[in-house]
Amino acid sequence: MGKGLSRRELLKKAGFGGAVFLGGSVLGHGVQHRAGAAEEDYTNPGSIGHSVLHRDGAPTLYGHIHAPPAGIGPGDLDLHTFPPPPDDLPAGSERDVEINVEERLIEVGSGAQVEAWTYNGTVPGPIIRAKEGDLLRVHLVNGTGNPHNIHFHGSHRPEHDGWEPVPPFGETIYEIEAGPAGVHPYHCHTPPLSEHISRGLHGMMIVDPPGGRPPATEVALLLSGFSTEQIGRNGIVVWNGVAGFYHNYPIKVGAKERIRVYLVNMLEYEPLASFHLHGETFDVYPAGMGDRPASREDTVALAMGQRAIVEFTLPSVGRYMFHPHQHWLAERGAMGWFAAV
Ligand SMILES: [Cu+2]
Repeated sequence: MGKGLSRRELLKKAGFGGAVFLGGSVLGHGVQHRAGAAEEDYTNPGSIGHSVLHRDGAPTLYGHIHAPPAGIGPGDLDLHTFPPPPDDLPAGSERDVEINVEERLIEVGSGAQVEAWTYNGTVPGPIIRAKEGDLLRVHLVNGTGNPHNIHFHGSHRPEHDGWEPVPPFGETIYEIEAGPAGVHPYHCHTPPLSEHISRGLHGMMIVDPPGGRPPATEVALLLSGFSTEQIGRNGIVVWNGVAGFYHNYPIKVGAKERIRVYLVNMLEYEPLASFHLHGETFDVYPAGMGDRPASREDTVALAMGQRAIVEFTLPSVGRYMFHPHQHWLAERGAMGWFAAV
């Protein structure tokens, strides 16, 4: 990842395809809109599950306090929504990872700007992907006037655990053996941790088993929040850094195709969060580990730092809502949709 690129440049640079967002003004399942005929457009921002209308005839916006910033549009979160696919390097390869800690003023919701601390300019930081047994050589450059560092979850030698502060404008190299296969968070571990994490210093690492995973459409969803009201309280709660994004721009996936979602909870100041899917159940692999699911659910609870891979197939074309089942979190920006097409 380049140094000094804006969020938008970083997102554009990646150029991952997969999401197509359509406009229009229709309701959820093709019910006639009072203003005219509805089309079978299940990716439409602003549409709702069925034709509930306000007294003035406008469709209700489904429970979220925060909309995405006006300057962010369809496709702008692709870099965070769709993980980079596994590459062809054999397990045991050495991988160089460049991480720069940068201070950025970022807009995380409509009219909500945050003085963020970032890894490589974005919140969350880049998705790191490796195979079990790879050696990650993580070069951390602290380009700020505050101490920071980077700590990975999973297995590694204790001397590279990342809890020691890297001083202002200092740098260091961590050598992390990628593993075990699963999905693991990384985050700053400099006190006070709650502030360093909630101001943006967190991200996701995907570790593939040596033989890879079965084919699926892969999606990454990292839950976090920003203390926009007062320290210690999440005024805004986000999937992948932007409030209301997946509410306005549903994640487009194929009906009847296997979907694999990498979930990570990095939400400070909340004892518990969760991922709840409407309309279908999913297999749960806690921490993304193991080759058989631990359970079948439609809601998986995630304490801070916990994560899971969930896999499901959406049986028919339509819109499937997802959100934390702690609804005060969903309403602060964490409501979203999958659009199966
Ligand atoms: Cu920090």
